[in-house]
Amino acid sequence: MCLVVFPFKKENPQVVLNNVKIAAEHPRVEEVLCVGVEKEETYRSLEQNIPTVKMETNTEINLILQERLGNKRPGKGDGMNTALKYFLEETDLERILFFDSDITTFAPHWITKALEGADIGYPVVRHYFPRASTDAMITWMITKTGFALLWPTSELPWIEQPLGGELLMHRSVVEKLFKEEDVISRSDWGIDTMYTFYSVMYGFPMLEIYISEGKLHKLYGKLTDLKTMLVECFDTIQSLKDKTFSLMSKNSSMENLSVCNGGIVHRAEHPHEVPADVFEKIGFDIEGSMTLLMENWTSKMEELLDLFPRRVRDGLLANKKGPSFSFMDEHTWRETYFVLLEHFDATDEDWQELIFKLWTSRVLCYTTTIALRGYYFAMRYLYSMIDRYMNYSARQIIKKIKRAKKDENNSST
Ligand SMILES: Nc1nc2c(ncn2[C@@H]2O[C@H](COP(=O)(O)OP(=O)(O)O)[C@@H](O)[C@H]2O)c(=O)[nH]1
Ligand SMILES: [Mg+2]
Repeated sequence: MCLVVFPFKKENPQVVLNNVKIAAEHPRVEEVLCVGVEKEETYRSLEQNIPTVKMETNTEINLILQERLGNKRPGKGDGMNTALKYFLEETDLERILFFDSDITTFAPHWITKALEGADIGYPVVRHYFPRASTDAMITWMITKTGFALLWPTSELPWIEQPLGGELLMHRSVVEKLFKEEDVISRSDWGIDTMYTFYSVMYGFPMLEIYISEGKLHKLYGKLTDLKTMLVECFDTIQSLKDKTFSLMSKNSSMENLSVCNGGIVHRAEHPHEVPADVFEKIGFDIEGSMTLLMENWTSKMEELLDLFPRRVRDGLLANKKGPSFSFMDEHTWRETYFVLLEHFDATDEDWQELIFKLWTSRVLCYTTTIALRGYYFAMRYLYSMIDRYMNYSARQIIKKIKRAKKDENNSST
């Protein structure tokens, strides 16, 4: 039996309640837990309506407020970690499932399918969904790119949607994660990255299940809405950058490659259908985003740009006169990413605006040169872009190992 959790902030209470009801009606769900931020409108509405759903479904449903467990911005991370704590301390259930509360396409088989994955032995089951080619730009350009560049021989870059909030974890996984300081302190949007990273780090087998009808939920307009998320997701990757869990750096023997490099058992269900609207949807407001590149420049940002290759600095600064983003191709973004890993300061407002502009230029460059050519072309491109990043970084690592070995041999003779 399992616990189903819905973290929520300010959402349409009808949508949340409907999802709670779907979960509570599920025969394999023992308890539903809603974790809110404060006693605002959504919370009050749930408080009022939950007793009826409880009676109708005869299932335990609890509503709690998140605790302050972490030390970053109090956000979704505190919400999810509060649920982990509740799961460990207040229940003896075997599995916990998380679902975003703003989903309007949620259905019972999302739960069934995940539980069936767990039944056949996967301690981590993640849902993944068809996405428009211009959606998920933090996932592709920040998280998957970072995973590929930093841990190219691990399983991380192969995970379809590492930021997805829909997942199942076995109690043994939660016990590990809840002891991890990086996880508990991550109270903000970085939490999904941490769960993904540490579940791979600990070597838990993972199944990804494909939900073909897709995840319809509250949408963003301008890219600015994503700024906080972008900053926190990048900050999380940056905070992990020195973790040596690539086998190559820990243990340079090629034979062990699949044992200690995070090369876990990881299976992803084949993505069958793609719904029609996914082909047609534009993920964000293109014109509005171009304007964003031109606004909010400070002299400190201009100085910071000196840290980057010249073509990045000149290309981005050109926005003070008119839109400029075609310079930010795949290769340039890789170089930019490495500079960011070294120098970015998530607590500094100028850095926040700068990374946002750099990423926006990457997204616009990709949208106007690649996504423009159609869904299948764009998806093929995104996957192969990650392959190229992995290959590049893996080669760099191998070179380093070979050089180190050579030096070792030289010094011993
Ligand atoms: N408990 C809690 N839930 C949050 C917080 N921020 C967001 N959520 C919920 O987390 C889920 C994902 O957030 P959402 O804004 O939809 O992000 P997106 O789907 O990635 O665009 C939704 O159910 C939100 O209501 C928070 O600070 N605390
Ligand atoms: Mg959402």
